[in-house]
This record gives sequence, structure tokens and C-alpha cells, in this order.
Amino acid sequence: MTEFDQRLNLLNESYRQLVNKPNKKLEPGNGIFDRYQNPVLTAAHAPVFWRFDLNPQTNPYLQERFGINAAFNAGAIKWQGKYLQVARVEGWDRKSFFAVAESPNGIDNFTFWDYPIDMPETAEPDTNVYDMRLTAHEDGWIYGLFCTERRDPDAPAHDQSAAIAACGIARTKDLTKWERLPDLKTNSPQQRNVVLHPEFVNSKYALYTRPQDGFISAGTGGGIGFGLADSMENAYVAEEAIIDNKIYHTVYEAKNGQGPAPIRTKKGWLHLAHGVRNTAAGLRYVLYLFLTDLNNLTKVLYKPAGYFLAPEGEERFGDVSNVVFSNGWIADDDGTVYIYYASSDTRMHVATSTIDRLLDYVINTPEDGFRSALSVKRLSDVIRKNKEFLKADHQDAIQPS
Ligand code: M1P
Repeated sequence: MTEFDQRLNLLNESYRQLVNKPNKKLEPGNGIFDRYQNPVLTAAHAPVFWRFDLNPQTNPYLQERFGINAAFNAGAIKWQGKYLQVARVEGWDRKSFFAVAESPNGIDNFTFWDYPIDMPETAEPDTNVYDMRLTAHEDGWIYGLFCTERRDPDAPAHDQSAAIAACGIARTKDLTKWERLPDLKTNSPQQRNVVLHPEFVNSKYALYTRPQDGFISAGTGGGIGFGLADSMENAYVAEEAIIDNKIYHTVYEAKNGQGPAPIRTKKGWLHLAHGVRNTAAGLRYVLYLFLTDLNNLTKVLYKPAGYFLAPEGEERFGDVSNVVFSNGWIADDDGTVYIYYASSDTRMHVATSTIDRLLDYVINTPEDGFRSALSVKRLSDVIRKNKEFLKADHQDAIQPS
């Protein structure tokens, strides 16, 4: 066997082992959601036939000709009985693109479809595209809203990092063929984390936005905005009402953004979002939940204090460390919720929960008091109530025999 064939066998075998590796729930969890042992999507999940030219005549050293750096920030949808992630795949050249990976059960065996998404461009080509939110809208289309980034045309030549972020819009019926629509127009200089609500509101399309002054800093903008558009073919949101603002000394002090499209529940719309604060080690991204009114989408009914999910263990390290980010989740018919989240702009994970457990968390976790003294009061209440409960002869609750 040639050296070329030996290496190819090794590459194929390690790919097969990776995609067939069963995933395992990590016990005992926190009662709110369960994490899993292995990431569900990584750069190594990119098929061998993406990364290597497999012809020994044109690639005698079997070199990687199209290196993949990361697979993260995936939108998600259940489609024809399969669990799909539409990942942000980033090559060695730093450019991201979208690619669909499917799994039979939502927690392991994710494999990429043969080809990445061939996303059409507008008259103003995208330099980079990322972070697609999928919405199966009641109008019958599946929309993908994503960030399209281009160099700031007003930036001086010496500044090669100034960029403008806008919301790109595309739609599909089969996740293979996509129709690109004009980018979203709003009155904010930049937009990221824009998400389409799945239902019409007063016969209009409803969008969650994140107005921002700069590319990284939200500036005078920020907060999760909400606005209506007459159509998606020429989407324009004239007015953005901030429904969930950034707030001093919270986990969303610097900026925040809507995650995936919210899930309709009996008690309200369940939202997953990310919050960002600045630290001496850089920005820290965590996830949080809140619930809005079924009939008034701008009214937040419940919002637990602090984070719902923060980076842990290996999740803390990657290209942009100390980050968890989610733009995809799937609510299954049996009430299971698959929460797909990326860690440190590098890889994808899944956490599972149920609608009931998430509602219990959102409704019964105290909201932020915004002061240490009020946090102490909340903790003391928990301790006092537990002591009373245990005194009433329930010792076994914490001291099993
Ligand atoms: O690097 C962390 C995240 O930063 C951006 O999110 P936001 O606009 O909320 O700051 C995005 O570039 C996102 O892709 C990235 O994961």
C-alpha cells in the first residue's frame, strides 16, 4: 500500500470514529438542562473529501487543500424527521460559510451534507457571512437571517479592520436552494443578531434586532429591539422598540442579542439570548432566558437573574475564549428542547431540556435585584425555607440514608 493510501485510510478511519461516537448525558446536571460529553460539531466533522484533494496525481503528499478552522454558531431546525444544524463553518482563510449537518437523534452522529450552502449574493457582495437564525414562518418559507459583513467604505487605508455589519436575508423550501432577498433596512448604522419571529403580527413580519453604532461596540445602540416590516422582499423596520436592554453590572452590561427564534409555549414566548460583559481578560459571553407575553411581544413577563448557561471546562477555550453563543434550538413534539450552543467561536455542543423545565426555571427563578444585598436576601430566603422544611422531618431530602 502506498504512503498516500495509508494516510488516506487513517484519515477516513478517524473521521468515521468521530461521527459515529455516541454522546452521553453528563449527570447529575442542574435540573434546568443537561450537558453532553462530546461536542456535536467541530472542524474535524468536515468530510475528508472537503479538506483534501484525493487524487494522488494532483496531490501526491495528500495535503489539506481546504483547511477548516471551526464549526460554530449554528442555526437549527427539525426537517423531515432529522435534526439539522446550519453551521457557521470557517476555513483557514477566516471566511465563514453555511453548511448543513444532520443527525438522526439531535445529540450525536451529525454529518455534513455533501456541499456547503451556495448562498446567492446581492449587488453588494458579502465579505463574510455568519450566524444564521432559521425561522419556519407561517407564510410557508424557511427564512435564514444572518450577519453579512463588509469593509467600512469610509475607513482610511491604514484601518483594515473597520467593518459594517448588516442583516442578510435568504429563504428556502428545502434548505438546499436559497433565494437571496435584499438586506434588512433599519435606521441603525449597523445590525447583528437579527431574528425573524415565526408568526405574523398585525399581518406584518416581526423582527428582533440589535441596533449598534460600531462593529464590535453596541455604543448608544444595543439591547434586543423589536420592529415590524411590511414584507420580507424589501424588509424595512422603521421603528425599533428595545424590549430587553443592556443594564449596568449584569451579565448583559456591554451588549446582548436574541439567540434563535423564540418558542411559543402556553405561558408565553420563550427566548434564548446572549449577554456580554467586559472583563480584564476580554469579553465574556453567556446565555440567558426570558419570557414575553403571547399577545404583546414587547412585554417581558419573566426574566431570571443572571445567566442560564455559561462556558465551562473546555468550552472556555478557543479562538475567542470565554464565549458561549446560541442561535439554534429545536422544540420537539414530545416537549424536549435541544439547545445547540457554540463555545469560544470554535465548536458546537448540545444541551437538552424540556419546555416544562425551562418554563419552571424562567417563572420560578427570582429576577435580578441589581444589588449584592438583595442577592444575599434571596439566598437567605432559600436557606431559611429549606431549614423549615427539613425541621418538619424531611431530613432525607439532603441526607439520604
Ligand atoms: O465572538 C463572540 C461573538 O461576537 C459577535 O456577537 P455580538 O454581535 O453579540 O457581539 C458575533 O461575531 C458572533 O458571531 C461571535 O460568536
